[in-house]
Formats: sequence, C-alpha cells, structure tokens
Amino acid sequence: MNTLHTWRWYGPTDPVSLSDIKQAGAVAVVSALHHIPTGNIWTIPEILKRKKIIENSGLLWSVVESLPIHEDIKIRKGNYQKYIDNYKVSLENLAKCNIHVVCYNFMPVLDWTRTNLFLELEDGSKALCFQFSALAAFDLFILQRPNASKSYAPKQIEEAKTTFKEMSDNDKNDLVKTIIAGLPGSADGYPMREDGYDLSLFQKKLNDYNDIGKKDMRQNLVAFLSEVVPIAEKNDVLLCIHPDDPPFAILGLPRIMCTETDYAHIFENVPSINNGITLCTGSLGARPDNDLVRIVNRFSERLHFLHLRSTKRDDNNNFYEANHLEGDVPMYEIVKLVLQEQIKRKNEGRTDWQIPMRPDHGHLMLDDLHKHTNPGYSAIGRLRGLAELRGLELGISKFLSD
Ligand code: DNO
Repeated sequence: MNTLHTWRWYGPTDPVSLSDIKQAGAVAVVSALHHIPTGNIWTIPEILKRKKIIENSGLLWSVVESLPIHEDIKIRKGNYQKYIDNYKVSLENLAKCNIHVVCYNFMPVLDWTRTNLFLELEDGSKALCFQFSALAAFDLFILQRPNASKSYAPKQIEEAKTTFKEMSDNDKNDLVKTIIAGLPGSADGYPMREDGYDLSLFQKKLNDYNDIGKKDMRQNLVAFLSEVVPIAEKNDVLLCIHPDDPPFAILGLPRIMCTETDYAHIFENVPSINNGITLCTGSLGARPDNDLVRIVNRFSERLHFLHLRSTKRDDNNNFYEANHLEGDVPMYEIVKLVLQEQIKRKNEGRTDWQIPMRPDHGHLMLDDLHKHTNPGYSAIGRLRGLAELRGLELGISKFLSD
C-alpha cells in the first residue's frame, strides 16, 4: 500500500546515475527532456529514447517533471496559441509512450527560487534557504528594478539595506547567480548557465509582466487549462500543477498558485479530475497560513504527484529546508492522509490509486559535500529523505491494515 517511490533524474548528464537511484530504493524515475527548448514539441522518438535508457536500467519513467510552459502562454501574448497547440501534441505523444503523469508550474519568469544554496546547519550538512531580505537587497540595490520600493514595507527596506551592506562582492555575485541563473529543473536554468547572467535581459523578462496582475495571470492559467485539460482527459493524462516556490510574490511578479484558495479557483473553473495537484509540502509549508492537512483533505482526489519535504519558516517569509521529518510540515499526518486516499481509490477501482512520490531535495552531506552536485538534488541527502519517508509509510500502512 506504499506510494510509488520515485526519484528525480535530470537525464544522462545527472551526476546521480540510474544505478545509484536503484540502490537508493526507488522503483521509478521522474524526468524531463531538458534539452528541448521550452515550447517545442516533445516528439515520440525523443521521448522513447529517454524511456529506453531508463527502462534498460530496470526502472520506470512514471512522471514528467516538468513539461514547461512557455512565457508567452503565461502572459497570453506573442505566439501563445502555437505554444498551447504544441503542448497538446506533447501530451498526446507522452500518452502514446505510456507516460501519464505530467507536472508543470505557472510561475512567471523564475521557477523555484532560493537566496542561499549552502546554509550550514548545526550537524555540518548544508541546506537551501530563502532569506527575504537578501531577495529584497537583490531587487532594490543590485537589479534596481524600477519602482521596486513599492513592493516592500519600510521595515523590509531597512532590513534589505543592512543585508546589502554586509555583503562582499563575492556574496553579491553568488546571490545574483543563485536567483537568476536558474536552479536545476527550471525551464531555462538547466544546466546552470556557464556564461553567467545578464541583469538587463532579466529585467526585460520582468517587464513583460508590467501590465499583468494576479487576476490576469489567473485568467491566463484558466484559459490554458481549458484548452489542454480536455486533451489530457482524452489521453488519460493526469496534469498536476506545482505550487509557486516560494509561495508568495517576489520581484513584483504575479504569483497565483500559493494557497488553498488558488487551487480552489482553478478547480472551480476547470473541474476535471485530470486537472490536479503536485503536492509539494515544502513549498506550500513555507507559508504559515497554509494548513497542509486541510489542503490535502480538501483536494485529496486530485493528488497526482507528491513532493515530500519539509521547511522551517519564520513569520517574515524566511525559510530553510529542514530534514524531511522535521521542520513545520506535519509529515506524519500528510503521509497518513495520502495512504488513506490510496485505500479509498483502490476501493473505488481507480487505476491511479498508487500516487508517485519523490523525496524532494535533501541536504548536502557526507561525501556529497566534496562533489559536484545539483543544488537540492545530491544523492545522499535525498537517500536519507527517501529512507525516512519509506519507514514512516511502512509504519503507518501496517497500522492502518491491522
Ligand atoms: C524544485 C522543483 C521545481 C519543480 C517545478 C515543477 O526543486 O520542485 O523546479 O520541478 O516547479 O514544474
């Protein structure tokens, strides 16, 4: 009755090999064709090529993360219709190759964002973290976004000033790279660009959103879903949207998938069950007003994919990634609800009763501290996370079946 234990694999260039993944205890892989430019069609031969590599190692390719959404679709300008049509064809092609779970996000310009990738923890391991004053310092004093000060309260501006003053030139460089060069998995950010970054190009991308508010973004997402969900239904594909990470506005951009209300909005407008959730407990959990248990209870039938990890937050939009079973995420309750949902689905005869789960992120630890790794995606930290989650699952499912 366990969830389907999966592991994110970035493809043949990932420093963590498929054989490592098998040894970590996963049975399936979450992958994407990162080499295909965002917006282009994923062709059947390209999908099959990746699938074969994965299957030759004795694993399955069970989830696509992500089939990225072109910026034109998010702002509904330019070539958006062509990109939506391409998206539909990619979904059909994936279904033809027997891949039926597709994760995506609708975050403007940036995918997931952190300000420090190497926060040293008390035990010597290193965690990803988000410090609001560092983000504000970048915005106000490095990028110098026009009107940026309107996005912050006076106290936040003062804190950003102090943070900025304390930064060396190297710190500033690292911060810029961390924020805009792209973390692994983001549409444009993988592999990490070697040629550095270009602040004016970044500002240009932000400018595309100058006249787009939250309401417009929501409409654009619903318009996109209204077109692609029927194709997903027809092809038996489960679409699952990842929440914004962090789950609040940054850099003056409209972020629209941060809360229970945000999810409710898209489900009211596009009710099909194929319109589902990637439950990322760490992202949603970074916000004190998100009640994770409530969210899981309310949308349980739409959970198509799970990212299990925990964050430790404070009340000022700062957080770091905690060990999987620690921090603010009520992992025991979440896993229990997920396992109960699986039982319910099984009884209802749903073929998608077993939900793919991956241990999300992990600390940089042990040998990995001295290796080249993808931030958040080193082997040992995730292995620890997966091991702990599997133990938790086993305990709960034995208890539920007694
Ligand atoms: C970060 C990831 C995200 C995620 C996308 C999904 O570790 O969870 O990059 O893959 O947002 O579309």
